[in-house]
Amino acid sequence: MADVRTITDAETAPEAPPSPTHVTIRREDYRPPDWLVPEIHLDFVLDTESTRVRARLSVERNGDHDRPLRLAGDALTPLSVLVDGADVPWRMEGPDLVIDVAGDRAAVETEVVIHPAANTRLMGLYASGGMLCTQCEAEGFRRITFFPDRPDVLSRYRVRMEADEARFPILLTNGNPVASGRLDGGRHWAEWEDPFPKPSYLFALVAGDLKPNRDSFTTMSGRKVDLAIWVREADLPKTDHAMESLKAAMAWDERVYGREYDLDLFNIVAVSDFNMGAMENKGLNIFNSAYVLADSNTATDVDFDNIARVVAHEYFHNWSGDRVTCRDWFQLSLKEGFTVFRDQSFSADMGSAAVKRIEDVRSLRMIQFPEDSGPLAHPVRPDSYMEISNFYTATIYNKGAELIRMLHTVLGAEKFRAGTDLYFERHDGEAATCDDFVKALEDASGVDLSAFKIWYSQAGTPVVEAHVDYDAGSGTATLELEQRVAPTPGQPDKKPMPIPLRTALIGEQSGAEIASEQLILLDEPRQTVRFDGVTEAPLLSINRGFSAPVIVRAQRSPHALERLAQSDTDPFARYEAMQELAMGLLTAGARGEEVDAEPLIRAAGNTLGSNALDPAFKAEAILLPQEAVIAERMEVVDPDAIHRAREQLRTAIGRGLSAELTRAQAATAPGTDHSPLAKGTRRLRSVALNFIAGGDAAAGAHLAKAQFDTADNMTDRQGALAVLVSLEGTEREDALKAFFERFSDDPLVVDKWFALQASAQRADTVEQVEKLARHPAFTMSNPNRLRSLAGNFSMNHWAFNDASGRGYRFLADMIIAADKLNPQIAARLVPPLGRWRRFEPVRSATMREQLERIVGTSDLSRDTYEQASKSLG
Ligand code: 0A1
Ligand code: ZN
Repeated sequence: MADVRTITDAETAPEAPPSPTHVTIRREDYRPPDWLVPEIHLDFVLDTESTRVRARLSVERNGDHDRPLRLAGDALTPLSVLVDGADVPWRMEGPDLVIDVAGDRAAVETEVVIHPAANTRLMGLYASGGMLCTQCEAEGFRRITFFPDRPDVLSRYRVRMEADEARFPILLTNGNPVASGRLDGGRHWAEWEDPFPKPSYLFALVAGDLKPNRDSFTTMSGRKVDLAIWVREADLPKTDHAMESLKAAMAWDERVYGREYDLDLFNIVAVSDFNMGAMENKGLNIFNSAYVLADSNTATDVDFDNIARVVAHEYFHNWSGDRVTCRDWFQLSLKEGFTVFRDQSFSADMGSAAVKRIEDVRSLRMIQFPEDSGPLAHPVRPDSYMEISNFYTATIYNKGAELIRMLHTVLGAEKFRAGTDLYFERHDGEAATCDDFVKALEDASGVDLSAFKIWYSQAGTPVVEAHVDYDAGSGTATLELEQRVAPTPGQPDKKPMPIPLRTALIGEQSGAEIASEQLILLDEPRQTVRFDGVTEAPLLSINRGFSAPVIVRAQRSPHALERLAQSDTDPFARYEAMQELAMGLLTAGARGEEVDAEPLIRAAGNTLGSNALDPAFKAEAILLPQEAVIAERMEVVDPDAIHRAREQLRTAIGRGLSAELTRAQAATAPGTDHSPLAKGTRRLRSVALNFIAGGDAAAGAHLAKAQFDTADNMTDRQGALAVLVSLEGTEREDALKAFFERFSDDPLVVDKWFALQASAQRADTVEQVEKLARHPAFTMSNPNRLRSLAGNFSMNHWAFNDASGRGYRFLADMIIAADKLNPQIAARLVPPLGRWRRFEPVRSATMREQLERIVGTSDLSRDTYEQASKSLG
């Protein structure tokens, strides 16, 4: 690298103006990049306070134009700019560096100094627990160096890192190490090369005092890959599950998608300050420590499952994301929807597929459906954004995965696989679009999928009305189907969508499948399907396996639902019948109607008593729909009435099935056993405990305290505490105190302590949460801690929507304060306030007031401004 000016020249360099705000970026404005950067050399002189970054870009004009070279920056000040070794004129346009380059090729060198310790946004290069690490997706690379920071500019990277050896003994970046050495003054350096061209958002660097858990994996073609999970030394014993998950994911991707890993090295690093779950940087995945560290004493079964899921997700991105990346950020679901579908399938194969499907649908309904029916609704492939960080949503990820799942359902496993093979082959090393993906599936399968593309462009959850008429005389059943999609922001008129519905008929008497399952494609506003040879009164089993992400309204009687809950041949449909049965009672109860809980109690009793069902399924099936999900069904949401209705039903089940529940609660499994059966036993245990406490608070408190005290694992302990926090009495206080004292040194467990109290079903939860925000262990600068308190509280439907409006004010205070430190995290807390249209006038007005207060805050980030202003509508 040519000589450049020194750091002390900073004073003489022009000041970088602030970033532009509130500009809308549109998909239709996409234009290929003016300049390409086939190669980049980066040279870091690393330190916590100040890090010097020199970059040498080989740039190439792309196409016939005379536009200048524009390099994106974010809060960067150029200390030196050289083109082919010479000083040239350059200018700052907003945060960007603009250079008129005369020829078609040049070597452009820049130098900047950045300040990792002061980087509270955790985007770009930042400090966490004494180490240095990066986060570049989506637009963090421009906070490290000037660069055309967009996913369709792919470059080969060579990176040199230099640092103090005692404080930063480990230096990692993407690809493979090629050279290293020692320098005077206790410093050392390492140089790495990544052979695979990649977009800047996949760049990563880590420097710190880390220790590896090492292992290896031999790929299907016999290549040995060195694996390492890097953590603080004290955390090493908690990395085995992540390592096992990684190896399982590598084997699964070979077996199911024919995808082999491509570098000699695969590194994972755990950091405690991280905005999201994890990041798929090529060859160097960086993880939120919550998705790496686990042992049975500090992590729940859900944590264990999440680690396996996220490790697999990031690993799978090596193909669906890294080898084939996105052309622009509107195509985000190309990599995310597909990769979520891949990780869901992986988790299904590792445990119970039925339970996994139920869990995924539960979270889709809890998070994505409200998004799709609210002011922030957007298509899986959005048309515009202000801040792309706001689009890492349940719609892009989870509805995107449902879209891919529908394509898989329609094509069948074999043709789908032929399609993905073609996609990977055709677009390897490229930046592709969602259309490219569908085209590859079409070309490989010969099936026209064009009608399905509307799922990428049209927002909103379709509602399907379904009704069966039976004519015993002719033995025919007629299924009437009708679909509609409610308007969403910017899309007032909706078109019909292709909805694949796996459907069967179950005999009311026999409980057998009297019309075997078929795949009905509902693609008209209305459709009729006839079933012949129907020999007894049929019950409708529709959207089996949740084959389409839609809301089905099939007017089925409690009796029919009870029967289906017992005998439907599809496990998901059985679960669904239980949920529908409960939902009918809950919505009626919330409207103040008298309800008869007997059919549900009988169905839950049958489920609990079944020898054919595993405990994990039983737990899912008897769980009542969450209050937020019930709210989705109400014309005007009355949180108190919903809460009351749900509590009444919980009490009725707790009392009606006390013997069965007590038996389920008494069943234990050794804490270190993570088999599906052991996990299911524990899950059912805590679900049962919750019902028992609903039926008899004193007995529940007693049992919960005993479960808490004798627990040999975090699942039982947390399950007990989750029940205790909602009760009164000394058991609650004693358990909370004991939990905190025992685990105060473990930040991930302290997060649970905050989360449990923020989720408590109590009249004073708002006050408790306000108090917890002043607890010495609370900090806003750690995203996990902020989410554990404010995030969980905002999802606690009854407490957050407290009639006083205190919950709304608390959340707005948190958002405004967090925005100054970390806009991305602040903005992610906004959506619950956007539900104001659904509530009665007083709550509605308070929510609006709080959104207005947020929008009116001076120096608000683009992130939070976009979410709050769109939420106001
Ligand atoms: N691509 C990652 C998610 C991710 C996105 C943005 C981030 O910036 C803070 C971090 C991670 C994934 O899907 O796992
Ligand atoms: Zn992802």
